[in-house]
Amino acid sequence: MKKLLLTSFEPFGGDDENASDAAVRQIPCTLGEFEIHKLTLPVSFGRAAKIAITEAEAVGADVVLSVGQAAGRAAVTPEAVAINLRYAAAPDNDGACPHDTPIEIGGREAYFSTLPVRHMAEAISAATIPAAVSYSAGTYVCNDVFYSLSARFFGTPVRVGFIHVPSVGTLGTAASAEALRLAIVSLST
Ligand code: PCA
Repeated sequence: MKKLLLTSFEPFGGDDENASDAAVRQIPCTLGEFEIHKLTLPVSFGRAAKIAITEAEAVGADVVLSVGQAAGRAAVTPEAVAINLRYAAAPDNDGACPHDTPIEIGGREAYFSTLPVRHMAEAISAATIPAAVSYSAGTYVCNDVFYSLSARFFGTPVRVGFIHVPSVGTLGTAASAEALRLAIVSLST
């Protein structure tokens, strides 16, 4: 079977739960053509990305799909692009609060997702769960992880993508988990 590393995040910003982690917990260990490896990441600039890259290499992942919570959004949003920029309105869980610094000095400005974002969004919408392609993963730790994974695996056969899910109060865990399931299954269709 192919291997898919599915990452989520620990809580941040004073919350006691992260919708991404709650949803990922509901995903089975095999799905479609994939053996699923799960990993919860710290909400920490740089550190989360390093942990994700190390695990993707150790697992020999064919696909790395990272999931985070976007509290202000009402839809599940596959992210089209990661940008080389850090800006935090509030400190991460290690106290870092970068203001307009690059993730990788001299790195590319941006990377496109190498997962089929529109196909994933359509597969989720078809099940009447709100979904849309997003063209900004923000400038916080989610974008950081997405950018660094994209940079590491650029030009390799390893495909990298990111999905933001709404907070639990906006879209329940069962719906977010079903959206992730549909997105992963859609990678084989
Ligand atoms: N969301 C944050 C970081 C962790 C998470 O779940 C973000 O959108 O950057």
